[in-house]
Amino acid sequence: MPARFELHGIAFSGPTYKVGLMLTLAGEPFDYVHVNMMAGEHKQAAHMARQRYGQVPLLVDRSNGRHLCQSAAILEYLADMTGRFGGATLDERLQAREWLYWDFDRLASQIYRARTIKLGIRPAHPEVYEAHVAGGNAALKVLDQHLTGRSWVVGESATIADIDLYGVVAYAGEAGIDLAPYAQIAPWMARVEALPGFKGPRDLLPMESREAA
Ligand SMILES: N[C@@H](CCC(=O)N[C@@H](CS)C(=O)NCC(=O)O)C(=O)O
Repeated sequence: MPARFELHGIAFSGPTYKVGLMLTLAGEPFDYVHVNMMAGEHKQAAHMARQRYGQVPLLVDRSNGRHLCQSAAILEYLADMTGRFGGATLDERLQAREWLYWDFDRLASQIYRARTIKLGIRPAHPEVYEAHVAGGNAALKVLDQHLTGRSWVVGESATIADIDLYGVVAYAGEAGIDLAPYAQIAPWMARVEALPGFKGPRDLLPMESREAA
């Protein structure tokens, strides 16, 4: 039987990794479809018919034909569908959602952009890069302070907030941002990495399409 979920993305994409990480931690096998962004596949009609923003990731739920965009919205959907990582209470769910919004406002926007500049994917002036690094550090400080005395971002167990934020912080090194000043972040990352089914970005997303095992 084909896998329920089909994830479209590209291996270097942090938002695609977040969705893949959620699927693997939830124990959901998924078919992976490599989108050749270098060839502009993400802007072609076939992709845009299902991903209105012309981006990756795109998640297809074959059980009901839904096409889902925006990694944070996809994480919420998967939490609903799988009953995993959604938070133990309504308050936890709402707090997790706050962190998802905060992430793309303050953390991902800085770390992902610093990374694309550092890797030469999107060249920019050094002062633009430094501004993203400064913004990323400011956000990491907020996260680090929040994690003081806590194991998880929300509640007493891992939620989509941890998965979402991990899927950004994991790229800090490639962005040229040192995590050493943030005492709480390394132990929190180790807790995420110890979750059953965890895979890092390089192990999770191949450079070519792959059917679920
Ligand atoms: N907020 C979106 C961001 C997705 C995003 O920026 N994807 C990049 C690849 S990492 C992309 O598709 N870029 C091409 C474009 O925006 O045209 C999400 O979380 O899904």
